[in-house]
Amino acid sequence: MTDLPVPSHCPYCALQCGMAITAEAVISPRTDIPANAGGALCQKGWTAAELLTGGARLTTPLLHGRPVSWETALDHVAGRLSEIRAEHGPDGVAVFGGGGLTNEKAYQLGKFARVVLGTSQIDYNGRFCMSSAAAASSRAFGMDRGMPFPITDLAEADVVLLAGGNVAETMPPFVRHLNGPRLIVVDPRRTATAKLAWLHLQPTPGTDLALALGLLHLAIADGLVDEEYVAARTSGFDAVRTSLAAWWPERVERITGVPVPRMRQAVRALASAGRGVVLTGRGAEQHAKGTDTVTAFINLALALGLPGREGSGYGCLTGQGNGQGGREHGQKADQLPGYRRIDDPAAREHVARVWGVSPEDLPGPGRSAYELLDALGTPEGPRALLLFGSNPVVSAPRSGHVADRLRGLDLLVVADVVLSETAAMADVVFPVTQWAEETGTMTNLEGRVLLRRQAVRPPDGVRGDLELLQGLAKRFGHAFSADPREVFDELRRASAGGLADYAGITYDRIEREKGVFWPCPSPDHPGTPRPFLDRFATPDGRARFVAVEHRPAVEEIDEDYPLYLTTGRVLAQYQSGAQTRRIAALAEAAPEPFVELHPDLAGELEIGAGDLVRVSSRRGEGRWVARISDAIRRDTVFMPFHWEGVNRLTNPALDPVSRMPEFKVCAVRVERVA
Ligand SMILES: Nc1nc2c(c(=O)[nH]1)N[C@H]1C(S)=C(S)[C@@H](COP(=O)(O)OP(=O)(O)OC[C@H]3O[C@@H](n4cnc5c(=O)[nH]c(N)nc54)[C@H](O)[C@@H]3O)O[C@H]1N2
Ligand SMILES: Nc1nc2c(c(=O)[nH]1)N[C@H]1C(S)=C(S)[C@@H](COP(=O)(O)OP(=O)(O)OC[C@H]3O[C@@H](n4cnc5c(=O)[nH]c(N)nc54)[C@H](O)[C@@H]3O)O[C@H]1N2
Ligand code: SF4
Ligand SMILES: [Mo]
Repeated sequence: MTDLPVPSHCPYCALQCGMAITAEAVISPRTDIPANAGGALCQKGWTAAELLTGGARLTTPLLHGRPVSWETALDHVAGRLSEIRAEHGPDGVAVFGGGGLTNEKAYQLGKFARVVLGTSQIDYNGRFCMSSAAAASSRAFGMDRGMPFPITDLAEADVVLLAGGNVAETMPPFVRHLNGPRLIVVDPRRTATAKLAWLHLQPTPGTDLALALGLLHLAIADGLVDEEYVAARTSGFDAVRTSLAAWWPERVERITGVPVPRMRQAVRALASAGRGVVLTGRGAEQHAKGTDTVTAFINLALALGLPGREGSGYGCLTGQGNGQGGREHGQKADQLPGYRRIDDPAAREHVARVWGVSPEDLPGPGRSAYELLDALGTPEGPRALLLFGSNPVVSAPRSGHVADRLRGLDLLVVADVVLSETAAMADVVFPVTQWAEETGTMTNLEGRVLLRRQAVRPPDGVRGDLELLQGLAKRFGHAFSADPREVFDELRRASAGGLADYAGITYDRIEREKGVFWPCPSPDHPGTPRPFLDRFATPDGRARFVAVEHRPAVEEIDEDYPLYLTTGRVLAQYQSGAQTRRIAALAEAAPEPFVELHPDLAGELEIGAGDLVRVSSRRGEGRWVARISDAIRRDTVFMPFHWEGVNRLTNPALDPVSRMPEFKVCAVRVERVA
């Protein structure tokens, strides 16, 4: 290891801010990476090294809570897996991955499940993240590359509409790209991001679909549709035009609470923009109708002629560090590497050849994330789970039930860097290396493939996820590489010819070019920053309009549960908090969960700031501290989900296409605890 800072990227979100790290784990921002140009990092990035050097790390495998050697732990797991497979068949064993894992790990995990275990039962936490946007983009454009343009295009835009994203807290350096355009924010809360906006639309949670229909209705009524673009580059608009007749603005105002003049202001601004961008975040997407909601926003963008034009477009804000790459290379239930479908015979044949197996031996599609967790330990479901890079006891919907299902397993194996809430329940825990201690690629929210090089020596006793998979594979008679570069080279071959084609990307190129955009089919191909400029990835090259209809939240408010609960993030905590709650400065900045409520509502319920309140839903309840703020609608309360307990309340109702749970709206009751 050298003493010079090694160029790398942040361990956390999909912005993948460039940072350099010394062997002593000192972090400095890089200025040569566009996502955080100027060298910005958020507080999480600045403090990330504490988990490399601090005492919170796991440093030995645990078997039923007792320290054991790696060999003992691997032997035990391999033995139990063999028994469970013998008794229940290959689908008796399940695998759960994460969007924070490198491309190499995500790829290897998918291969391990299909080739070594022969199980169809693999999915990952990205299902809880951007799966609705991914499904809608695939449906409309034939391809899902979250933001199909470089992030630097945003600064050149005239207008950006951001539906359900709070980037000022979730990706602070992102805000620098929004200084140029007029910003329109759609959020039930006046967030730090909404405060920066030129226009803030504040709908009832779960009504974005109606809002997007209303905006398009207005665009049509006011003659703002780009008819030339629609004729030349899209299909299906007539059916959408007809379906929109019923979504007149006053009706939409009644459903959403957004005044008609504001809707008109928004749509006029977007239509008159020379360059306009529509973005969606989790606020619009994490609903049982998330796919249709994103589709409605894409329809709006298409009608205004934005996607596939330089400087304009639609994009989703991918969330996790490798949320984009993690959804491309096969840890998803219905997928093979290269964003191939596992039920496509040609895809099976290609990938089977790379893996040296026969296509008939590859399993078919398995259960989606929540359905998989919900089936664990049941007579029809898997009896063992191998979990990498997720903490579902905190982050899954209806988490109390998910914890019960995990307890019903015959074998729970967790690989993690710390003893997360889920790891604490495991039969076997493997302590693994993390970002700065290992090498691997990440694909950021722009679709730019980046390289993190090892900078720091890992603590004694930990091994990489790739080594762990190698050790298990070996016990089943398979030779797996634990060298990230070798695994990446195999991934390149497996992805070749697929939608997410990485064949031409190498570690050296990534370093030289500061990242390479996929698709990049050959070494002499420059990569593809804007894939839709000439044609969309559909068979006829046209983007598809899809007619969609609004419907209410799965659980509407009533007398017993009279308030909407929505959930999301605060700046200083990341996801399930497993990492960030263990970092002193972050724990101090955001020490505990809370319930945010409007002063009028607080007055009515006789709740004061700092009071302990009970929040209950049909699935669970808990006690939290009240925060009072006029930035939220009076019919809605907000809770960050970074602590165990909040998700005991949320509704696991799933989107029919993406299988995304309804994290962003359920009905609750709030009472002061005497
Ligand atoms: N600090 C921090 N940053 C993160 C993360 C983190 O955990 N912490 N996680 C990363 C990941 S994985 C992700 S996915 C991204 C998420 O990034 P965002 O999508 O920005 O994050 P959220 O806070 O989940 O949701 C955004 C907003 O949606 C609003 N919202 C709630 N319900 C609705 C609704 O029905 N409609 C609309 N329009 N808005 C609604 C919330 O009030 C919230 O302000 O952040 C990434 N960055
Ligand atoms: N109510 C509500 N719930 C939500 C959301 C919401 O908005 N509201 N958002 C959802 C979203 S968008 C997401 S993405 C999920 C995220 O929720 P989780 O899936 O729980 O994600 P993390 O907390 O990032 O979990 C990552 C775990 O992996 C560990 N880890 C880190 N790096 C590595 C590695 O390299 N290898 C291994 N083996 N482990 C590693 C970390 O220590 C941590 O324990 O939460 C979802 N849950
Ligand atoms: S914005 Fe995201 S990538 Fe950048 S420093 Fe913060 S957590 Fe890391
Ligand atoms: Mo996410």
